[in-house]
Amino acid sequence: MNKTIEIIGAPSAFGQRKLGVNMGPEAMRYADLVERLESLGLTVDDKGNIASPAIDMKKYRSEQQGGLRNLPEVVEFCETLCSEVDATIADGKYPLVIGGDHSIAMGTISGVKKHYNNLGVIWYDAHGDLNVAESSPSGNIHGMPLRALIGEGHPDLVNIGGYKDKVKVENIVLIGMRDLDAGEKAYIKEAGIKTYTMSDIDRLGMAQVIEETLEYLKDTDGIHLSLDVDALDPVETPGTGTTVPGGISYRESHLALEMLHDSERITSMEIVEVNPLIDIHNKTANQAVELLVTFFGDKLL
Ligand code: EXY
Ligand code: MN
Ligand code: MN
Ligand code: MN
Repeated sequence: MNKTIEIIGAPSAFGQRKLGVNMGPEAMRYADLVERLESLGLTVDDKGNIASPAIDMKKYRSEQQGGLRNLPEVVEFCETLCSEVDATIADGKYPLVIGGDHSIAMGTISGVKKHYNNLGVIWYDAHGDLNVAESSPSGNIHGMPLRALIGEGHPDLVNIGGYKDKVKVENIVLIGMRDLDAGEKAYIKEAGIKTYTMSDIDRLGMAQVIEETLEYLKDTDGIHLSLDVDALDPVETPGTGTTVPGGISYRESHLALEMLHDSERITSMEIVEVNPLIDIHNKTANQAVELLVTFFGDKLL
């Protein structure tokens, strides 16, 4: 990595309703993220956290029946993040976005996409995050970002960054799927999105999944990795708000990130859904940092 890594903290808790995920960036900094990356000989520039709308606690804790929970706050947050990521890439730096809930991906990828013609996306997650308001069981926008990035859903989400249709369905690979809603399953089949469920990972092994993913995305001119820590198994990785049993092991994730580093194909990255208020002694944030230093070149031997 000959580029400066620019860390952008994206402390959003607006895409869901469990407070604490907005402390994800601090939890990862507290787990020595900057120092560990610098110990690899990398140049790291921590931009701090982007400005976030205030949390109106009464509203945040309310039931907010139906609809899109905290829509104005999510849109404002993602517009700011989009601008920051856009500027980072324009400055020739490598954007590492640390979240925050997964709704931030609409900001990150809207900023990244401005610099690519045919961007690939690896969505490493237990969930597809492919809902629209009508198909969402929760109204939580962190379950919708990938669909909005494809160009479908509420216009305020679809048009973040002032444009739409950022990611083509044929340039997406889902890895770690094990909790898809009925509407998401139907959409994935209809759109033909390349998907590796946990069963596929068990059958093929992570090495083959990553090899196939890189081959599948060979015609893209950049690949964004959107890593949701709830892709990992909650027994090993408990500090996240939407856990699903039977996840990817830490070791499989370590191998995946070593392989992605060695491919030199991943042009931007975000890690999301670390929630230190749910965690045990900052364990998940520490794992996140270990995975990040592995992604940026740390080797076992
Ligand atoms: N599919 C469920 C929903 O839309 O509410 C759960 C989404 C969880 C999203 C987390 C970020 O990955
Ligand atoms: Mn997610
Ligand atoms: Mn998830
Ligand atoms: Mn490692």
